[in-house]
Amino acid sequence: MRAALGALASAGLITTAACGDSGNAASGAAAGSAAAASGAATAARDEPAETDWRYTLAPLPYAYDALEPVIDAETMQLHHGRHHQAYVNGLNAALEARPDLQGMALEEILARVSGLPVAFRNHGGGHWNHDFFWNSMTAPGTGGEPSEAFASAIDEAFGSLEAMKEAFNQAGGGQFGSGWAWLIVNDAGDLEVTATPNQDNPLMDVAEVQGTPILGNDVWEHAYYVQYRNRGGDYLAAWWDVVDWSVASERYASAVED
Ligand code: MN3
Repeated sequence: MRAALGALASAGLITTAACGDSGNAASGAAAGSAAAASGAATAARDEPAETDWRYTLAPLPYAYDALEPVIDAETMQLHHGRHHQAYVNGLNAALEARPDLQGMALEEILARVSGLPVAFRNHGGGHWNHDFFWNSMTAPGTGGEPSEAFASAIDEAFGSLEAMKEAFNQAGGGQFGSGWAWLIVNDAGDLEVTATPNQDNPLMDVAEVQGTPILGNDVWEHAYYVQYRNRGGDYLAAWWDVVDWSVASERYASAVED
């Protein structure tokens, strides 16, 4: 019986889940070893692996309206569902043409992006940046505060948290055209504020200032124009209310650990 199910699965006629054994690890393993015994099973098992390298758009870690009133639900829907999805699609299309890069960590691709087709810079950067961005935010007033170690590093580098925010907002506001503002740990292990054009980021070998991102804010008009219109400075100032300081503190801790 098991062998028969395994053979069917290996022939691609049924999926493992369709065997009805998904809740039973022991019988699942039995079906698996039966499938492994047949030569056809290898091809069947390789089939899903062939597309494993494809990126997918993860759902937001909160509701579309969770960041209101700082960022409105319509902006979040468009930004996540349309803009971010387009970067995911673009990255997958670029990878389609480069089997040698399929399955490689995105950070590794970004670190060598100067030698790759520009689609990796634009769409690979776009996907990484937006994942990072969504995970940097939480509902207004729930972001806590920087850890002790992170707070004292901020004080050391900028004088105060307020001064860091000011430098960050200036970097964002001073970015001509579309881009990102960043707080990074640079190669010397110090906190530094920088900005990048388009979908570049400090992980890329093309970045003027390289380092490990701790926080990043999207200063493309699509990030704020529905709600803030041309008042990008208001958006930059309000954004701090949705920053998740516990996430940023964890990123800081692991960046200085390396
Ligand atoms: Mn964006």
